[in-house]
Amino acid sequence: MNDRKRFAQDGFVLLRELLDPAVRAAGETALRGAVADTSGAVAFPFATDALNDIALSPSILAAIAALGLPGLPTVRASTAVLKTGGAARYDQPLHLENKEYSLVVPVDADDDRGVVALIYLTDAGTDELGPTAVVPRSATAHRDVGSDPVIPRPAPEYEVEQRIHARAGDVLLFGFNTYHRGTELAVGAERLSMQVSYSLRTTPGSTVNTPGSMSFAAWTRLTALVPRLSGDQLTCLGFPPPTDPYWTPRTVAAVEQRYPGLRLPAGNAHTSGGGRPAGSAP
Ligand SMILES: O=C(O)CCC(=O)C(=O)O
Repeated sequence: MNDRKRFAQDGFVLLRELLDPAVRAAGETALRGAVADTSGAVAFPFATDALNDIALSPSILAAIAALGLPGLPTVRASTAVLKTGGAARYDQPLHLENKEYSLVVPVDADDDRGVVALIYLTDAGTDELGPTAVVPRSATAHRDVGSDPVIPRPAPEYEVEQRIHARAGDVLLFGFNTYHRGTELAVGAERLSMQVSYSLRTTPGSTVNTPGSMSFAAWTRLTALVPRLSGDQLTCLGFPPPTDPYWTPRTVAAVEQRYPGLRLPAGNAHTSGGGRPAGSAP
């Protein structure tokens, strides 16, 4: 069964070795530095580009595109976390991630407007390393995803959950209507990972991608990040895609002014407004 069919059937798919080894290693080093090698977490936009590059990774975006879901992947939230067994409690109840996407609730289980990437920077290949547990969609078909964001124990779903024994560089993609949870680590065991929530926006216009509580430091990081990104990555951040009528000579110039150093590629793929597209090949 291919990844697309598996995702449609189960609500999740594990992609082996999706991250380039050098990119993964740079991410691990950056996360260790960010949390001073102790258990803790940092959030997007990250202070180090090695982590931003993973949240906006072309290979992850391509893998999401290959699932054939409607909409453009757009980063909503991302954290990078170093877990150390014994430092905190990591055993979670089964839950959905959709609170990261919306103030309201999904319409039903077929409401496919969000995909989560669990990116393993180090191995989670044994139960001691706190693998993610996921429940195939067929086992939760009776659940109302709107009113049951968490499944308290005990429940039959815990008997059929699958522990995903991932290796460093693997990426687990699951839908925002797929029940999953973090599991406990053995004392002293360590797992480094990232979780990225992508909404699948069906309206191409720019989104307010950043939470209202974003700090000045985070805005500064975002402003520094934008000029580094490719067209696809800008779209993933929430920019209108290259062919959107939003782009006119005036908006291109003003957006470049807003982000010092940004040079949106010239071109003429979008002609209706006489503008040049952002993010198209130069
Ligand atoms: O880290 C994991 O394996 C899953 C974590 C998770 O689902 C969460 O923190 O909401």
